[in-house]
Amino acid sequence: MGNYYQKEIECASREEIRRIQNEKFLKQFKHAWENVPYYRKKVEDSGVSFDDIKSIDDICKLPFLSKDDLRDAYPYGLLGTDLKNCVRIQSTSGTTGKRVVAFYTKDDVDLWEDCCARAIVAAGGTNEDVCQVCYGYGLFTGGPGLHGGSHKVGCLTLPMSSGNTDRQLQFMTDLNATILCCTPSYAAYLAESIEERGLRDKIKLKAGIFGAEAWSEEMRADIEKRLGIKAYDIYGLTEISGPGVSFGCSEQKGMHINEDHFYAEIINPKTGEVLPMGSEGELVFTSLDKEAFPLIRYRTKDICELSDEKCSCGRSFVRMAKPRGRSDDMLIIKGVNVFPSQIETVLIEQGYPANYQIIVDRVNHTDTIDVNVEMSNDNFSDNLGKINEMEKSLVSALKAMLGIHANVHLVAPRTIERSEGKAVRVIDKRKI
Ligand code: DLL
Repeated sequence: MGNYYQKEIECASREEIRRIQNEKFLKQFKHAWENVPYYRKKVEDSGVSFDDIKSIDDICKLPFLSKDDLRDAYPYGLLGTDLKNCVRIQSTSGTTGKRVVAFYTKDDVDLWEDCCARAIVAAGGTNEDVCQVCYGYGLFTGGPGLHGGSHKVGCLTLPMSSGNTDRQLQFMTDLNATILCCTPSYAAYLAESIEERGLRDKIKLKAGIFGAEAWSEEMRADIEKRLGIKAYDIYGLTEISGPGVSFGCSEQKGMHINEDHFYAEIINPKTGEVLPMGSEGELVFTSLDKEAFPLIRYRTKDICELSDEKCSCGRSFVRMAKPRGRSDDMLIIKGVNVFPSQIETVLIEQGYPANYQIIVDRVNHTDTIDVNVEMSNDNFSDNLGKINEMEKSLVSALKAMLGIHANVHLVAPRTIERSEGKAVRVIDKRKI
């Protein structure tokens, strides 16, 4: 139990962080080279030999790994240690085909939980807090990761898992939960349910740790207002360990990457070229001290940018901006790139809740986009003329943001299905 704010590392100079990363990277590369035949072959096939890699500056010579490699090598092909040393698997479903399975030794679990503990401490968590974990438990990393982090910090941990909103609210009020961990879409749903049941005065929450899906700054402000909390972002992916690869601090200007465990690069997703600090591109991670599942230059498909400017919170760990979405979530409509998070930004700015559904189709060889948007209790109207006007105003705001026309259909409050985990916002009929 303790304070997982490791000042000497989290606030170390950039030179010191680079030194730690260099030392760990060379060990991690050697470990993968010697123990993961699949990886060694991949490197050799790319024409690189072991001796070509003398420091972390040489990392750009190495090939990328992607979800395809995890699928090819499924289930044990990327294991870096004997199976008998592994104590856990976690998994995430890909969009197609086989699931992705990641393995952990005891030390890997420990490292991962430390990362989550740092996130909880950065959100103000101490052993006086009651931490309600409503991410799913089981194969998904959200529940187990935040649960482990909460234990380490010494919070009273409520292992709720996802769903059963009445029970969530009962424990939240009876046990005075102070920290809420769940997806932002579920946090919005809980906020709505709290309002409906008139429970706002009984809620003692002070902070939320929300992640696992893309969410906009506007949605953050909306959840903060409705729950009366400060909302912190947390990012991660199963392949690299789970939540806690990076975490938000009190400044809310991006998420600090736990750089003593993960090395980040931004690349041009088309060419693979490494881009300078501050450029937008695809995030690539290298694990620095994992035993069971070392991954070097793993392409996340998440689009964002990095900043190495010192943060006013004192941490010097590089920050990643909120991912705009995954490159495979990006819709190409009439040749224009559209991220669902851009649509969300417009809706919330215009006073609508983040309950929407995007339907993309192709009619007579032309792409179409329809957005079903729920009205809030406050702006609900059943007057057709008024609805028409509201729809028109959204169409022009969306046109200004996206540069293309989207059809908008306003629907009554509570008609779009709520999600207890990651929200499914897009139905792309072109793929069906
Ligand atoms: O979603 C791990 C996680 C659990 C993170 C709980 C945060 C909280 P996966 O199921 O493997 O793991 O999905 C990973 O989710 O590549 C991103 O596309 C997306 N993602 C995760 N966190 C964020 C975030 C977990 N804060 C994929 N903002 C990643 C935007 C996020 N996208």
